[in-house]
Amino acid sequence: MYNETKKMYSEIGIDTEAVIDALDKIPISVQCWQGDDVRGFEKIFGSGGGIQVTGNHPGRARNAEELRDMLDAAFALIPGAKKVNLHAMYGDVENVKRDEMEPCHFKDWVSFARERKIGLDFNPTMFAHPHASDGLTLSHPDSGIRNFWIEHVKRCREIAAYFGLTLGQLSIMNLWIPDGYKDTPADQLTPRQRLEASLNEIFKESYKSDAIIDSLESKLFGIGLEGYTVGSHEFYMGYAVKNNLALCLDSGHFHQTELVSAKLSAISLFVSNIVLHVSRPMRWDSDHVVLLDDETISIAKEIVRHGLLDRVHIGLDYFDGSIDRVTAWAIGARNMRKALLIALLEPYQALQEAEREFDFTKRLLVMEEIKTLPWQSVWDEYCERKEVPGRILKCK
Ligand code: RNT
Ligand code: ZN
Repeated sequence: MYNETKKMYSEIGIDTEAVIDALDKIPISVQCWQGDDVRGFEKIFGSGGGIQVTGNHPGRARNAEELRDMLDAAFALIPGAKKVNLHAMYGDVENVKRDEMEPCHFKDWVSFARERKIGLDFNPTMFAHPHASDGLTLSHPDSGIRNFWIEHVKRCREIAAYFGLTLGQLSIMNLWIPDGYKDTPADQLTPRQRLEASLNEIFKESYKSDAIIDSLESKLFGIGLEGYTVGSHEFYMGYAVKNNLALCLDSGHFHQTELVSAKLSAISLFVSNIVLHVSRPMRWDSDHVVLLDDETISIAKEIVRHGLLDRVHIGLDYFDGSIDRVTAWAIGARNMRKALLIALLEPYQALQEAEREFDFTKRLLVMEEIKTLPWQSVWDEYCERKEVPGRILKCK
């Protein structure tokens, strides 16, 4: 079957062997927080953040060992390069305050990553804490609270740099804050000025760029924070461009008809690095498991068509507590990689050439016809070589 498929693709100018090689190297950062419903391992449990996990499927990880075992089980089903995306609250931090966290609290994760030859990404945890209960963190009017969070993020950058340096793989340090108001604000400017000042303080120190990339994640709204979000898309886009930082686009953080895939080309002209939180919003920022749907495929195509694989860092961001959590990881991560495979198998140069020549008939014809070429047979071949099941079917 694969040999026939290989021939079929070579007739449209695609070398499936080169595609398999390229596909295998693209890292997908797997979000640790799918394994325990975004709870973490701290003793304190505060409010704030508006992140909603629903479902009571049994098997939530209760500690780091369980979480790592579950990740291993998921990784056995996910072919190709992987990273683990950690949050500060997942360290050995039961009795450690957020503004006192250090690299040593993450050494077990580093051993885990080193043994598996994978990288680690990182996120400060700016929610589920008494200092986040007003709905404001880095933009809080109280300088004591702001400084607490500034110190937390600074320490997180240090931890990410430690990951990058010890593992020899880039660590993405992504900052998302929940800051906003439930209702219509009287002053949209001052909180943004305070956030800007906090960020200036946080990013004063620069790290070796091959160890860490700092990225900023915007959001449209949160539960209980419907009226106003301090860290909006425009705010972070401006800040990232001005300060040469990376921009994180979460596919659940925009208006429902707005597509991240449509933003990539434009943003790629103005920032060096883009971080993706591939997710699936259903009616709102619901963080459902990533499907092999049009938008996931479009995201992959935009990355591949414009040669952005080195500058777009793909991560997943969903959390579903209503289904088996390991299978949730496997479904979403496999779908992301399948989308990348479909994108790599597209004869995009020929399509772009047809477009340049205003041959829109050819463009449409080829785009439609390739949809039914047997990309699954390349997937099966790839999985077989990686000793990962090509299909996980449980119908009986
Ligand atoms: C929240 C953001 C953020 C979180 C994780 C847990 O809306 O998407 O990325 O999901 O940090
Ligand atoms: Zn996100």
